[in-house]
Amino acid sequence: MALDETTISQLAQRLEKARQDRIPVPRITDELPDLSLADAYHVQDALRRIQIDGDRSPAGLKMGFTSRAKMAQMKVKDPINGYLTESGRLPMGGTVRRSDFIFPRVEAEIAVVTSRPLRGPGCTIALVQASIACVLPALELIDSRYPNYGFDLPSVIADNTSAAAFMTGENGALPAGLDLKTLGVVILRNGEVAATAAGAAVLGSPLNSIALLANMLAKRGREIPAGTLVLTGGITEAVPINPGDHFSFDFQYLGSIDLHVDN
Ligand code: OOG
Ligand code: MG
Repeated sequence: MALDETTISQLAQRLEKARQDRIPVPRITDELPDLSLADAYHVQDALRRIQIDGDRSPAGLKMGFTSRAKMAQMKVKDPINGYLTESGRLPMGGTVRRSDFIFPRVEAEIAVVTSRPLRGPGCTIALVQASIACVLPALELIDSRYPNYGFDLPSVIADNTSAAAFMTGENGALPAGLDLKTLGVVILRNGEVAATAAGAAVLGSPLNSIALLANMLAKRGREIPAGTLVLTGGITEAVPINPGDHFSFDFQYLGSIDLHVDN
């Protein structure tokens, strides 16, 4: 049964309070085991409205669970989408405080800025390819507002796909005709390799993630507007962060982005 507006808004308020207070709240599906994916996206929309009416302006869109590594790590098997806010944007080489989050983890992502609107259904890799303004190296810092980072698909969709912060690097010069499938990425934590992968880990190609996003949004009557920053999803599994950590995300051709972690 579809949820009423009051319940949707209460669930969103609860998640926003959890984020602000950094105190996890029970998984929504503990209380509402039949929460549908459609209603989970309604809760995410309500959360977005609360945050945008507050101090958080929109910064782009994100896909999640687009790589096998992420799906296996979180025991889910379907891609999801959420939104980014400007208040979560980290400057290149910036520092985050561990204490600003609940269970922070970082993941390497390939990001794209679109040059034209992308609309499903039927959006294809070829259409995405023709609609890219630039490709950027990125990291996403994810955090769950649920106890012990435990969730299922509807709960994590409602919680804006664990979005917390992100960083993008500079627009690197990619060799003409480069296929993003073969773009290599290495995550170094305190100088040691923590994870490695290539673009193909993301649904065969990060461009496929964007096509899927357009097709998923079409089901809700939406599109990816021109000029949208899209994070295509973690390429490797997410890595927990601890005070004192120094991360370097090294992208073939695109350069490195660094993150420091404070107390
Ligand atoms: C959900 C967010 C997934 C990604 O890149 O796969 C995501 C989570 O793992 O908490 O952002
Ligand atoms: Mg992500």
